[in-house]
Amino acid sequence: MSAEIIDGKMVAELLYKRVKEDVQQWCKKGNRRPFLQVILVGDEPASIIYTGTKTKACQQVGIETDTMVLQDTISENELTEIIHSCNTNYDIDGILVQMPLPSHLSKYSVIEAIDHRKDVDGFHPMNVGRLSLDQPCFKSCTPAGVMELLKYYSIPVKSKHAVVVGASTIVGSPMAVMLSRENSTGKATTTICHKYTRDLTAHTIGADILIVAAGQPNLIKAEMVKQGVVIIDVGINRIADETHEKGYRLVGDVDFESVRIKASWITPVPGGVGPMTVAMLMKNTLLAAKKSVYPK
Ligand code: BQF
Repeated sequence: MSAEIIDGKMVAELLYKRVKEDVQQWCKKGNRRPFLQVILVGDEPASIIYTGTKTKACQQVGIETDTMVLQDTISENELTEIIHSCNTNYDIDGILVQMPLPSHLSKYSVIEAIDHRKDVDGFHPMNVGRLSLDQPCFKSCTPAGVMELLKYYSIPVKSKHAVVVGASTIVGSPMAVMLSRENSTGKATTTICHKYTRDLTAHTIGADILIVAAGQPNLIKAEMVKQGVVIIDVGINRIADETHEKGYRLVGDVDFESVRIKASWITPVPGGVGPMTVAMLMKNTLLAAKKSVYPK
């Protein structure tokens, strides 16, 4: 037996189609196109790729976008000033500061500078807080994309034991909140594991749903999971590989080939959670435009 593949690329394409139609409807009513302002600080190759992917996604669904490229020597004050001017710019619906930031900039100070009503990444304390309270908010795109995948494939979550490996503020922590909240897709008994967890296998072996967002290739092996587990691999790791045109390939945090034999469902890398992250960003940007409190 081998697991069914969760096709994130396909589900993301379906979402794109839906958002594109919604954008058309929205514009037909006389509204201007939604606008996403992307801010890229420095020239980290991965960040350049991610902002490029997001620009292409915007073009696909009819959302306007611009990427502001800033030198990595910029001060926190200068960056905050730029964000403030985006906050008050009526033409901008969503603001996204590409992560990771150069190390001299505090991620949290920069995120807090964004107007929470334009925080389409869902990283602002207002949105994180509202998520915890089960109130409407912008939801962090990666965990929201995972919930969307579980829903699409009708994978039951209620009363299951979900184990999240990795406690980052952007993925692991909101993921655990979404799985455990008492809303339509949540209601799982949820365990969070992290680098201080003593016996990782003792936790992962009991998981009905295992979400891995640790950033460590091959962390999860077949002997660490039970038969029939649902595996969601959030890891995006670049491994040097001369046989690939770019000189590297992407792998997740899960030893895919060994684990797939035991799992009932599994996400591949690439083509699993990654495309959903970008699709959820499109959904959030349209939502930001629709909720815009500013005059047209
Ligand atoms: C795919 C990200 C770590 C740190 C900062 C499609 C993406 C990735 C993979 C993508 C990610 C990861 C993004 C695939 C955005 C997801 O086919 O598997 C899309 O563009 N992502 C980011 O903006 O910042 C990150 C991971």
